[in-house]
Amino acid sequence: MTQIVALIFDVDGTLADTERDGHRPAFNAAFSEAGLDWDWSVDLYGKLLRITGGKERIRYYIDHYSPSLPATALHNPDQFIMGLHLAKNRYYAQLLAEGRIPLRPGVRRLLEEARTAGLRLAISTTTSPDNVIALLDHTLGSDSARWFEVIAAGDVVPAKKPAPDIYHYAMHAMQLEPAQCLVFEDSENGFRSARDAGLRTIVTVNEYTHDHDFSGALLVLDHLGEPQHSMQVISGHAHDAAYVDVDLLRKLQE
Ligand code: XBP
Ligand code: MG
Repeated sequence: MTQIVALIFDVDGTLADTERDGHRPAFNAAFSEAGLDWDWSVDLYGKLLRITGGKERIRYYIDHYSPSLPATALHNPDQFIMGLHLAKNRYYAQLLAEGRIPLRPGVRRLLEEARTAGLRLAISTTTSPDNVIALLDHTLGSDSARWFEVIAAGDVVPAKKPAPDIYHYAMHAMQLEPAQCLVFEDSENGFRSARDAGLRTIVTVNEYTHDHDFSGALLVLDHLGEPQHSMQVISGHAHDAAYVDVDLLRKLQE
C-alpha cells in the first residue's frame, strides 16, 4: 500500500467552527453597515451553506429570497456584492483578532504531530487566502501559515467545491497522487470535492453538517478528539482509537 505523504485540510467548519460564529455574524454586520435589513439567522445560514463561496452565497440569496435591494444593487449587482463581501471579510478578520473563533478539538495536536512525523501539509478551501492566513495567525500563531506547503484557496480555480478542482490544484502543486494524501473535511460539498478528485477523507461533522451524506468516507467523527476528550465514531473503523493521531492515520492506510 502507498505510504501517506501529505494531509490536506479544509478550513471552514474543519479547522474551526467559522461558519456559525464567524462568517455568519460578519455577513450580518456587513448588511447592517450597508443599511440593509437582511438577517441571516443560524437556521437560514445552514440552508445558504449549500452554496459555497461568500459572494456566490449573497448572489443566491438575492436571486432566491427576494430581499429588499437599494438602487445601486440593481445598477451594478457585481460591485454591490463585492462591496458587501469585502465588508464581511473586514468584520470576520476583526472577530478572529478578538480570539472569538478557536480551533476545533484535536486540530492543533494533529497538525503538530504530523509536522514532527514529517508529513507534508496543505490547505484546500473555498474561502480566500487572506481569511485562511488570518485564522491560522490568530489560532496556531503568527507564521503558522508556513506549516502548509500549499494554501489552495478561493478564486484560484474557476469552479468551487463540490467541484474537485481545488483538490486537483493542491495535489498538482505538491506533485502528489491521491493515494499519497488524506483529506480532512466537514461538509458534503467538501467531501464530494475530495472524493471526485480520487482522495480519501476523514470527516469531522458539525452542527450544520451532521446529517449530510458522507457515504464512502474513510471515517466520520464528531471531532478529531484529544487524549482527555475522546472522539465519537459515527461511521468507519477507527481501530478503537480515542483520538486521531499519525499512528491511526497509518493504520487506516494499511
Ligand atoms: C466554506 C465556504 C466559504 C465560507 C465563507 O469553504 O463555503 O464560502 O462560508 O468564505 P471551505 P468566503 O469549507 O471549503 O473552507 O466568504 O471567503 O467565500
Ligand atoms: Mg468546510
